[in-house]
Amino acid sequence: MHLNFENKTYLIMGVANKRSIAWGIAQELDKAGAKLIFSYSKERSAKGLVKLAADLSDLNKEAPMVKCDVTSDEDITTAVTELKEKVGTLNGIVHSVAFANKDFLGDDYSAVDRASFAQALDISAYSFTAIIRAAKLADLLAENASLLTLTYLGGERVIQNYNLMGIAKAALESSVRYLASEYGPTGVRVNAISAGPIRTLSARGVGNFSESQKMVEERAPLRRVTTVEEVGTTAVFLLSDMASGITGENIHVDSGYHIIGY
Ligand code: NAP
Ligand code: 1JT
Repeated sequence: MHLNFENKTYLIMGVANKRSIAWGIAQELDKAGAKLIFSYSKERSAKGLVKLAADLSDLNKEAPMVKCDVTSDEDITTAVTELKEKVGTLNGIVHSVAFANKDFLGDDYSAVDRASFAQALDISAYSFTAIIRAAKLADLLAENASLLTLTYLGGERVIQNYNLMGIAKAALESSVRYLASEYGPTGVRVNAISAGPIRTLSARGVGNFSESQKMVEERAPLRRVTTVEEVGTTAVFLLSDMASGITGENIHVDSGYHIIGY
């Protein structure tokens, strides 16, 4: 079996700019010959997306785009309806969406307030389940569709400052397993990639982010930080039929950092 993306279409959620992990995945999927459709939440991201897409292959230069602020049930319903009209079926979804009040990515985790907790879990964890359910109910998912989300080691271990996002990622990672179990009998696969720290818009201005990259350079088996290209190529694998036996999995693309215990 080979990587074959002919006539395969993937929804990419979460391109904010050229540094976004979702954009790295989109570029690799484009190279592999897949057809892409993007969703955005802010109009600013939409404008940037049109410019970014212009650099893709002829197949995706004018890739369709749908608005989907994942905090809105209405947006999710409208997006799924539009996707149905524009592409008919999806062979996969890349969910690369997260948000948390930065006041709670530092200091003591226990300082978190109810509203910030709910918001982080809503956008960063519940949204994956919500979009998948909506897509499935609308009969948008192809047989053997592959669904993918992005997570971070802070969901499994205590990583200084990741705090509230760590709790949200733990919920997301658990959702991956329950969704994989529920949808597996229909052939649909659900997986996560746990990426090492990458300097993106989200990472910018976050407490000790640079320190976390330095730790990776000093301690990870590969002694270097993870690149978006590396996340992109692993995503291509998981989204392809080459990964047909993998579901409910969390693959670490982090230079091996997660195996180190010292
Ligand atoms: P990014 O470029 O800032 O992407 C985050 C995306 O989330 C943005 O496109 C943003 O869109 C979207 N988003 C936020 N709120 C949303 C909402 N209500 N509805 C729809 N979209 C929303 O940062 P990134 O680092 O690539 O993050 C992508 C994923 O990778 C996240 O799940 C993150 O936790 C994960 N991850 C990142 C790292 C890292 O070190 N960078 C490591 C491991 C995992 P708008 O700007 O349009 O709102
Ligand atoms: C969000 C932010 C989600 C930053 C994120 C994120 N997922 C990964 N990062 C980068 C990161 C952040 C910290 C870290 C290591 C990596 C910002 C707010 C929106 C949601 O600590 C070691 C804190």
